Amino acid sequence: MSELETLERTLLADIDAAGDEGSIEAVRVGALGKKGSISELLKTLGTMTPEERQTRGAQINALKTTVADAITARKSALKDLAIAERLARETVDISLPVRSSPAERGRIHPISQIVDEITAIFGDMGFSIAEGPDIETDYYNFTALNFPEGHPAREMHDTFFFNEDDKGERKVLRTHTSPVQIRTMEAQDPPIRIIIPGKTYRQDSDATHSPMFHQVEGLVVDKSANVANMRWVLEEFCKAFFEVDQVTMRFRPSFFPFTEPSFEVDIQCDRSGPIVKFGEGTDWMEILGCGMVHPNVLRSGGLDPDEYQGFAWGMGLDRIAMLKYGMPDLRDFFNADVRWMNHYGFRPLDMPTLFGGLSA
Ligand code: 2U9
Repeated sequence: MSELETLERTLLADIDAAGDEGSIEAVRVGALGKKGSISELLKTLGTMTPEERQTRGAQINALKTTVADAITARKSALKDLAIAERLARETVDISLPVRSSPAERGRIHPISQIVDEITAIFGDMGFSIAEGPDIETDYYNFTALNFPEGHPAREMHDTFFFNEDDKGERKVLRTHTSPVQIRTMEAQDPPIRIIIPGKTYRQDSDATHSPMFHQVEGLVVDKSANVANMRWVLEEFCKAFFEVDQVTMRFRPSFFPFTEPSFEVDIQCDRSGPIVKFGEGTDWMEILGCGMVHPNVLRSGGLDPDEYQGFAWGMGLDRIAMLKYGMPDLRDFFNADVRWMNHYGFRPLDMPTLFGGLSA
């Protein structure tokens, strides 16, 4: 056997015996590296005669190709082997429950859900959302809304007052979101169609009252807004909100300083079972107050009551959330109890829309 054949056999045996990537690389360096056995043989070509070089050169190069090919094949086989071993070792238990992501585990508070639902309904009717500060001046919370100084209606609001500031002024925590309507009328020309969801504050606390609570109010001002338009808007809202095809509503005369005429609105329902059903039954439940904006209030907003008229309404969000979703105690809304949230909260990725369903 020639010297080259012996080398070829030895190298091919070494390649076959290499059990991992490290050992195959060692064989490669030993044969084809700078000082490898085949590289050393190639260096001897320079000292040969041209005839010798022709035959010997071809033989050494053939050996080089054979060995290089064998190394490549062995490397790829070792790689496949390693993957197969890993697959056999790392088994996945597909029966384990999938751990949900934080976005799926979190819950939307029922108040946020109700605000999203109401926004979707009025947004569809062409209303936009307006916002304003929680800390208000006496002017925006009362005077501009036609509560004269010393009027008993101011006391009925159980207002939280701040201490007097440098100018002798006592700011208040807004007792309703109505100041936002005044600010909007000051800032923008009619037609105005806005809803104002937000936090409001009154000194009151029991199972159905919290010192901080939520309201949504609405305002429409243009040249022809009237009671019939108001009635339509509120009926459409109630149908969409309570997710029923028809509702019967009762408008009872009432009094608010900022509207004239004013109404308290009841919705017909069935309270005989464990949950209240709307769109049927013989009971009534009060759900909101409304009226035509008082001329003095339009004037406070910088509008001429001979040119413009408007209607407005207000409702307590917490109460209608309790009504719609059946929570018995308002105070639980603000206790930050995760168990309560898991029970009454909503899935964050199910945004309420009119086409996809509000609370499905
Ligand atoms: C402007 C003009 C008119 C807002 C209105 C009511 C009737 C109302 C109560 C419902 C339950 C408050 O949370 S509650 O206690 N609200 O009955 N709110 S009309 O009228 C406005 C507001 C702003 C400039």
